[in-house]
Amino acid sequence: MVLSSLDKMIQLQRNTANIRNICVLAHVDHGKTTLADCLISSNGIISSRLAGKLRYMDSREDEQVRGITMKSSAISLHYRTGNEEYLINLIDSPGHVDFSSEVSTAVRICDGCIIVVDAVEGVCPQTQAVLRQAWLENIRPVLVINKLDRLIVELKFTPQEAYSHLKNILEQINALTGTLFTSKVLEERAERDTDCQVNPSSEQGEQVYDWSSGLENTDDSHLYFSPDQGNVVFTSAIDGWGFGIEHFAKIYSQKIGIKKEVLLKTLWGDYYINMKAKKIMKVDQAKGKKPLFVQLILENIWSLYDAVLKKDKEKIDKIVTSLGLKIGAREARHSDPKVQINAICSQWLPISHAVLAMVCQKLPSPLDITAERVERLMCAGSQMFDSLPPETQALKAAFMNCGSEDTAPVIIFVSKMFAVDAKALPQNKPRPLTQEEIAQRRERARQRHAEKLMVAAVQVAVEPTQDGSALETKPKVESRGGEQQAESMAPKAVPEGENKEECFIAFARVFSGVAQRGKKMFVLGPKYSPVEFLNRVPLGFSTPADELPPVPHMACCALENLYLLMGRELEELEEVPPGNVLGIGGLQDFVLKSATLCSSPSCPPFIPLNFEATPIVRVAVEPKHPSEMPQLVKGMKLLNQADPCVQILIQETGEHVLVTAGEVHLQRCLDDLKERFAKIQISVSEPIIPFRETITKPPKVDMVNEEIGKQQKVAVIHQTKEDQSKIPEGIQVDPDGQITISTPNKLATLSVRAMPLPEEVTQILEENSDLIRSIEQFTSSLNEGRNTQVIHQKTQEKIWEFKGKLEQHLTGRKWRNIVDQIWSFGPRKCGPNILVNKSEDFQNSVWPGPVSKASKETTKYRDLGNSIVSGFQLATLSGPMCEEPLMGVCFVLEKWDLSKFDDQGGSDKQNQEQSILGKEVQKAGEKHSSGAESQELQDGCPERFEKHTAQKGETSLSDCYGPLSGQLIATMKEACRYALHVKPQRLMAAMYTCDIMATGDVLGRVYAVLSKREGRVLQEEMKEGTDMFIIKAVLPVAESFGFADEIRKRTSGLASPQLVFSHWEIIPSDPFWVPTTEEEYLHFGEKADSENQARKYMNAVRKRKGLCVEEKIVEHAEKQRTLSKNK
Ligand SMILES: Nc1nc2c(ncn2[C@@H]2O[C@H](COP(=O)(O)OP(=O)(O)OP(=O)(O)O)[C@@H](O)[C@H]2O)c(=O)[nH]1
Ligand SMILES: [Mg+2]
Repeated sequence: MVLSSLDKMIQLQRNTANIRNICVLAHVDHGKTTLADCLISSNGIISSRLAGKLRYMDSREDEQVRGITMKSSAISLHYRTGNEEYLINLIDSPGHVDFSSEVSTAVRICDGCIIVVDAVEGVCPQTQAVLRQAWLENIRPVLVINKLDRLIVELKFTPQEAYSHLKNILEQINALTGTLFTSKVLEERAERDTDCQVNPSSEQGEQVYDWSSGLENTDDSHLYFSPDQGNVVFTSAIDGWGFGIEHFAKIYSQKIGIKKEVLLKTLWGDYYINMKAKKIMKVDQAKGKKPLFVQLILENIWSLYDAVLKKDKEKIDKIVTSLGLKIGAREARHSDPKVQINAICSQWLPISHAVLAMVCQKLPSPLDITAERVERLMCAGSQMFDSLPPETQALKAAFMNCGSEDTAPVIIFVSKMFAVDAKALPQNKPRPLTQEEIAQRRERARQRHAEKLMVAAVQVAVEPTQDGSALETKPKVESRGGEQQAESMAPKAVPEGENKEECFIAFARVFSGVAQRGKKMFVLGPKYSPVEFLNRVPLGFSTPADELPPVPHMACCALENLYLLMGRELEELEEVPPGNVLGIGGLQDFVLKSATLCSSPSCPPFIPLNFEATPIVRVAVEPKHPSEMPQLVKGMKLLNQADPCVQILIQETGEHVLVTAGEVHLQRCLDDLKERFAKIQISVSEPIIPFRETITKPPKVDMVNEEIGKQQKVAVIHQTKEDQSKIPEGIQVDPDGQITISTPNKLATLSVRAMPLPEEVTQILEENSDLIRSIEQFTSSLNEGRNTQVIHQKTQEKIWEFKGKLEQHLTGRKWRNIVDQIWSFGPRKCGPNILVNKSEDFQNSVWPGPVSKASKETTKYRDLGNSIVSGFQLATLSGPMCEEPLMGVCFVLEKWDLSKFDDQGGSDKQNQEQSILGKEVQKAGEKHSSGAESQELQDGCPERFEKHTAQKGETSLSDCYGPLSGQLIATMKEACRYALHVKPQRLMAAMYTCDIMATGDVLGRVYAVLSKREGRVLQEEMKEGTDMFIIKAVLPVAESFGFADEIRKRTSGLASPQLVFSHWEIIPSDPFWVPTTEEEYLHFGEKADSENQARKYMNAVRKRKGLCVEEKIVEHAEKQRTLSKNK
């Protein structure tokens, strides 16, 4: 056991080749923190007896109470093997889905990871998720199969059964790796192929598609987990033991006299040993031979457990002596067998050695960073490495060198900000004095004492007590007084007034250069572009200086404090060499959640972190006492900074809203807000559940499954139905749902129709929202005549591919040519709804292509067209049912009649000009146009504007409605809403996928809870070799609150679900449905709202938003009373 000093750590930090930055990843409760405890105890930071019980990395109180990790935190460990010394920067991460964003922050700053799998539960949903994250981040994994003791004690497997079970787990996880690998190879191959097509010089003859060739040629053996590759260890973290087969290969090669290399290849797998011949052969099942792994390894462990559990003292002693171990008397006598097992096994097969040796051998050092990873980190969005400026491309070498020389640029990535109590900072903490300091102080005290004695001797009057106290207290007081040389050690005064009780530390890694205290750095936001900097700032600037002209998304700051992260503790450092994980203080005003820091401005910001979970659970919060609002606002800001994934919003209604990843995350955020950041009492609203609005095809059968149209309509037709479909006068509705509506001044008329998009199309739109955004940006800049952006070839290809996919799914007469006529996507110009322009007067589409000729006519239509698009954007942002965004709707603008507007002649033309005046002025500012008109606009626009206004009041009555562009926006929005009204409207609910693992006996109860909450089981599978079932279900987010708790309670904690947002699903029931036929009337009664889930949801949202709700509270009161009496 080594308790390493800070000096040792500093020394180790300099040897980059022997640094390993690793994180521990797994499904929830598979034993990450327990494993971390074991590794930490090997450094003497915690006692080995407490390892597994303390869960040292879970430093928050709620983590300890709930027993789950909620944040990722780092600790630096020292490991020595042979002559080599290593520095392991270990990051423990949470396994609960709600905190998967914390996993993302961890993997970004690591080079490798330990994937932990519970030997009983095997591969679970989060195991898949974390493995995918590791792949996406390009970091190398090793595998720890943990909780082997459960196979012995709980499942009571024989060694042979355990071996088959372990083999099975390995197969599962390798199958997963295989899928990830194949998809990656295919993707790369596809990219290479497009490169070939782009490059005309490539050989024409090799254009034949062969999907398998890429796979066959690529060597993937090193990717898979296999004990003989040395990247798998078997452990029981709770009992403190673990082994890789190398350990046994070494022992048995000496014992049996078979070469270690041979044993390494055969200890895992179906091989057996012929002891007499000293030969290893393939297992012959018929003869009942056991594999080597069972015979030489598992059986020994099993017999040890057996002896201890049966308290067979004699056998225990025998084993202990044969292994040459020494067990303390206390442990040997202990009545708890677990203590004995731990004492024996942790000596025999120390887990920390097994795991850390594997980490050092198999995981890369910071020097081994691959070119592929560097390029990926540097290319955010749809950027390509080749298209970066040469100065930026040159930085790749710095990443790869990871050098510490003075010339190396300093590049640091901050993956999250975490809050610590200011009192816990090393500079604010009293710390033990070093020997030197004690000597200095003693010397000073002695001098003072001597002076005092002299004074006392002069004054004669001696006070005996003062002498003694002066010796102890005075020097301390003096030193705190702030003598020059003591400044760096004395605690810094915490500025008062500000909320300085919480300090933010950046969780970061140095990728290149040496991070020095006080060094000035550029802080680059995610939208920063080095190109812009290089354009604006003259060459020759290489170090951050305050006089630089302002560049968007960039700031300058100094590295105030540097820390070594030691779990719950921080140690102050003067500098941090490249390749290390570190904490940085003093960045809270510069970095919100994550950022790139660099000493060179040509560095691009790192690609944003890849978050798996979508924040979906929202609540509104307010202070209990309204006067405490400022504290709440401040607290929410701090919370936002301290959590990588929480979002805070202030809605138009003035509500302060928290958006979190799930219930557990929400609870943690609220606790933090109450206890740390705002320190006030707050009231929390019911969760705000998001919905989407859509339309569907008219149903073929009614609610009693009768074909529609065949039934007699009942005489009593419900009032509400009528009300809902009521369309005001002046709006024309065609039988096929086309709405024709005029602007208030009657000069323009629009005809709009709404159609439901096929499900696949909505999905494609959702998946490609980023691409859609760039298409829209590009097209609008093109239309406005600013052709500043150049679409990269690859992006262009992606756009055509996307368009092709849409065409593939939008077939049939109804959709003919529709894809070409797409004008916009909405809401926010990237949503899953489409606006199609079928108007013959003006053709415009969103697809990049040659700009249509800019005749005067088209310019007019184009400018007014912007209003139409805005109207569409507004309509899709909030639908008519409950003002929630729309999804999967296609609006077709069939006609667009401006003839009356044209007839109005001069004044209205001017009117129109005027409406776009603002825009033109803006444009003229941006681009100096040579036209005389724009000249005039620039020079005298205010006067002209006044003149027009005066004219307007006199000439035209229609002008009292305001500019036509504004009217068009409102009219288009109305038209879209009515077009929806005449179609069958539906609500869409957000759905979670839910994975539950449960034993057979509680399965019924799980199903009961699921069906009560409108859940739907998709799949049920039995886990091989266990009595566990894995249930995959979907569940509406609206019904999920308290679901996890209910499941846990109903199954006495045997099953716990993992909920992840998956998709939007149409709620089949019509929220406006009322009985119209006799059968329906008989079946559902007049009110018929008891079972209408959609209506319930809709009304709840409307109530929350303060919209009117048509709901009769008590109807037929006397009838209800009779009913209950009859019961
Ligand atoms: N039987 C057995 N139990 C273990 C072992 N390792 C951990 N556990 C138990 O498993 C539970 C979860 O352990 P943790 O270490 O907190 O798991 P974790 O992976 O850190 O969990 P999260 O951080 O919440 O994802 C605890 O009750 C541990 O005591 C093991 O080797 N054997
Ligand atoms: Mg944990």
